[in-house]
Amino acid sequence: MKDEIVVVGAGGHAKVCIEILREMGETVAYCVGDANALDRCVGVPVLRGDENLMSLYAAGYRRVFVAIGSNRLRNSLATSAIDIGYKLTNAIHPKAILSPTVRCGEGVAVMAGAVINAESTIDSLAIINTGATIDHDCDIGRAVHIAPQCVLAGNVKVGAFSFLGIGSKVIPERTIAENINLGAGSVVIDDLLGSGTFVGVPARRLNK
Ligand code: JB2
Repeated sequence: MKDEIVVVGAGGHAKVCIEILREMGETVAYCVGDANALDRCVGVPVLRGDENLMSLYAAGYRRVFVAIGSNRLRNSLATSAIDIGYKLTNAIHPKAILSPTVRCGEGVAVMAGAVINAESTIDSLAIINTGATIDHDCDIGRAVHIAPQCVLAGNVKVGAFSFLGIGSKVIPERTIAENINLGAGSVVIDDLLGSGTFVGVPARRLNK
């Protein structure tokens, strides 16, 4: 069995995640991108086509990190990798601050400067991007993306597949449902329920 990691994706998000994995002391052997992927991603050779996941598994690779920004695609590619037999690894930057009481799933990315406080839960495949802060007792769902510089106060819940745009803020004890897109710089002061796009200060539904 090989200990090196296979990264799925070979774009901007993969660049950041590969460098986090290197900071953690890991080695990334290959990226697997789509037909349009470039030959290399921050020095890592790129294979084109998801069929390569099968052949890399046959060659002894067992650890995968899915580095794709799209929440839905990240989830579906992770499911395919797990079905093959891979184990999802986490990419948590050494300069992120996670309370020892944080519970973290698998395939999670936490970028530099992020802070996650006491007894928060980060479900599998979530992205906590650069400099985002998540206070105590928050519950971040599967394949959520909290973009750079977001600020979540205590006891905030974010449902699966939701995306909180860059610099958005959420006051304490609010719930953001599944499949919500929140525009950059928005401020959430009410629960956001039902799927859809919300923007502004305070955040309001963009279209019914
Ligand atoms: O079906 C696929 C597939 N579709 C796209 N299978 C595999 N294995 N790879 C796929 N890709 C790959 O996703 C492409 O080959 C490409 O390498 C990557 C998309 O790259 P892009 O730079 O467009 O997006 P990203 O997902 O890496 O980054 C986005 O999300 C980040 C969180 C960007 O918006 C970034 O700016 C953002 N920071």
